[in-house]
Amino acid sequence: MIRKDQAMDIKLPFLGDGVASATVLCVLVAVGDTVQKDQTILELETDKAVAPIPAPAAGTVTQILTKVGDTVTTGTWVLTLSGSDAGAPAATAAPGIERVEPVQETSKTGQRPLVAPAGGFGHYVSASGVEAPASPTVRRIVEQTGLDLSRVLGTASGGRITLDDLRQYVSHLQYLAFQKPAESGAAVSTAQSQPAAAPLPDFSKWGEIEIKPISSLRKKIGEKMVQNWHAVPHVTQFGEADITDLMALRKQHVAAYEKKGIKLTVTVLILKAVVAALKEHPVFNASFDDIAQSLIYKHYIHLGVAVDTEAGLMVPVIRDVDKKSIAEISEDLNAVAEKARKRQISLDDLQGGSFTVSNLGGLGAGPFTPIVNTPDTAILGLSKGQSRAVFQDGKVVERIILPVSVSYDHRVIDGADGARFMQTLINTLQAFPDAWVKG
Ligand code: CAO
Repeated sequence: MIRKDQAMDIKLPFLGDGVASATVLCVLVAVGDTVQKDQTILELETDKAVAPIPAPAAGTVTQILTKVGDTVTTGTWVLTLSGSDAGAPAATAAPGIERVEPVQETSKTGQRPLVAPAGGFGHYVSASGVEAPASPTVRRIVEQTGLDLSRVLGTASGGRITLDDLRQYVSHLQYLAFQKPAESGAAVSTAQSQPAAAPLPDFSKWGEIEIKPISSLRKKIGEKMVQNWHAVPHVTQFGEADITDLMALRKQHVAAYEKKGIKLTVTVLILKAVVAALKEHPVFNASFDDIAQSLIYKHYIHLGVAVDTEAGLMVPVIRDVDKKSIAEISEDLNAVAEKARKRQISLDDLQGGSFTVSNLGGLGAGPFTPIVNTPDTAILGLSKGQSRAVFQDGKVVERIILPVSVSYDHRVIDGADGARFMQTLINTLQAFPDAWVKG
């Protein structure tokens, strides 16, 4: 709560691992509004999720420093509340937002902490041709250090650049310089290595056209795909599993599960088999740290599952799948898929996956090459399992065949590892233990 005589500057906290920025989707308050603690004041669209931002305290909105469409980062000052409650100190913060200086991280050099970028950055554009207003002290520092004043956005009246604006600008540069590649480096190097997009021809010369802007979620998906595609040397290996017996097992148990309100889909059974393969081949559940040149093996299995939503692809995470029964995995999958489709998924639900599964089989898809979802080292693609005539023991028999594909980071996984992983997965699917379904 804020004391009556105090104002609270609301700044965004750490947005999450690998989430470098977010887009303001909705500003749900106006100047003069009274808000309650935990009331949603903003909605941010981050990497694949819409994250509601709650008010850390009750108060009256006196300033709003952001608008729909703004790109914000950890530390961005978004609004100011003045006190309407008495008592507790202003620094009391709710989860998700806090009144503190921008979040600090330790730099790789172990020297100074890195200060995440705060608000107020931009490019000063002079309409009159006159330089940005700034005090003599600011001008002297800029002259001595060779900084470009036109890149600093002044926050004082008339856009005047204060010493604090300059300090924040330098922190921002430092932060960008020392960020981990997952946060900015890969994106930067991708941007550098990518040729600028060529201007498109005027398609309307050849017929009627319609131009629709893409959503910020679509933009984020695109950025992440480009980053993944450029950062990882991909190999995709294809295989086929005979799931005839697995489908029979499913049929045998589907009604019993249904009675418990659980939909026993093939995806859930496959997730269980994936766990067995990951346990036997832990590099597929690891992350490669390119900077430290090391592999991070995780002693947990959190599976990201690609979910097709109206807004686009989302990858919510089911935690500790190795410790869960099929019924529990099914409940979790349904819960996160539904939340993703209703866009009620939290950032937390989208983070911390250690391996990803993308099942396009329910949509009738044939074999495809999934893109590794960094920082994972591998991803499994599932296509449609269907009946096929198979030559077996000198006879042609009808079997249900599931095409599977595994894409992996060839820097740390060799083709032979890929073949072994695929074989374990296929063997598990083909000799699926009854006990797993009964249990
Ligand atoms: N082969 C054959 N049948 C399959 C199958 C497969 N690979 N995968 C699912 N099915 C079946 C299911 O068993 C279910 O059968 P019934 O109707 O007989 O019960 C039916 O298809 C529909 O399944 P579902 O999609 O409702 O549920 P699910 O648990 O199998 O899948 C989920 C959940 C979230 C994976 C899925 O709904 C989805 O969103 N898939 C798309 C993923 C995607 O977009 N990937 C691309 C990422 S890259 O752009």
